[in-house]
Amino acid sequence: MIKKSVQDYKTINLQKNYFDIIGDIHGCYYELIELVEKLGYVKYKNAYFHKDGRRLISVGDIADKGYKNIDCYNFWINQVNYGGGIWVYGNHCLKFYKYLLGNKIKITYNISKTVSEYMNLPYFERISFRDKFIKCYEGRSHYVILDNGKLVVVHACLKENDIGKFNDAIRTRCLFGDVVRNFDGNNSNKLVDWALEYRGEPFIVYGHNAVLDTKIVNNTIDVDTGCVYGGKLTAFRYPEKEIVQVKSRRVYMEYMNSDDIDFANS
Ligand SMILES: [Mn+2]
Repeated sequence: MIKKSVQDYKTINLQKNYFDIIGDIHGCYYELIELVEKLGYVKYKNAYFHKDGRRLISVGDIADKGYKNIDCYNFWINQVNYGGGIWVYGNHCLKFYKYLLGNKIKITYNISKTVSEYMNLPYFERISFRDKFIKCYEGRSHYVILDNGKLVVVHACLKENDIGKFNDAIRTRCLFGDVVRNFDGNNSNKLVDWALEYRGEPFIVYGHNAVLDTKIVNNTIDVDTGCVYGGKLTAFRYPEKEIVQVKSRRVYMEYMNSDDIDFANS
């Protein structure tokens, strides 16, 4: 069982509301650093800072699938602890959290690279990383409401009526999207494109579902552009609504969904 130490959602009101919201990273550390520097952030001690007081936000799914998973987690733990960064839960982050708590999880191919990187850390470093991760994770939340309700960041999905609320169904949507069972007989679940039906006023930035390129749909934008599949790592600048991207350095994992998108040639 997961302890009830995780947060539902947070409302964060800051004086300056300038954000760079980064899509699913999945262990693409080099692309992450390249993107952060391209956005104008400079490293000072443990974290990255922007001269205009901008803040970095992760939509979650920081690790798994790529090859520098622990580095990516360390980046965000430091960014949250020292650099005013914000991180919302992704389904992959949750699985690793459960693993670190000692819960029985299925070590699938996706998470196996993160687990082996973790197990290969020197003993003291591993203990210290585990404690840092758990503490940081438990202080994060499933979604955040920013800029006096004008901006929402979530990993996978948040419907208009979910904003400012929380329950099990909303939790599932935040982490996994609007999933319906696929009755075509192929036993897989189907993701509903919830953004097409979104009519809310708050602008929602999310990831989880890899797309070839970003597009604003009804006050929402999906910023997961499949970096780990050879696509791009995307940042959405708020309030400018500009896109900044870096190209993936290689195909770290083959994209195997049925829609067969060619990320490497995007
Ligand atoms: Mn995800």
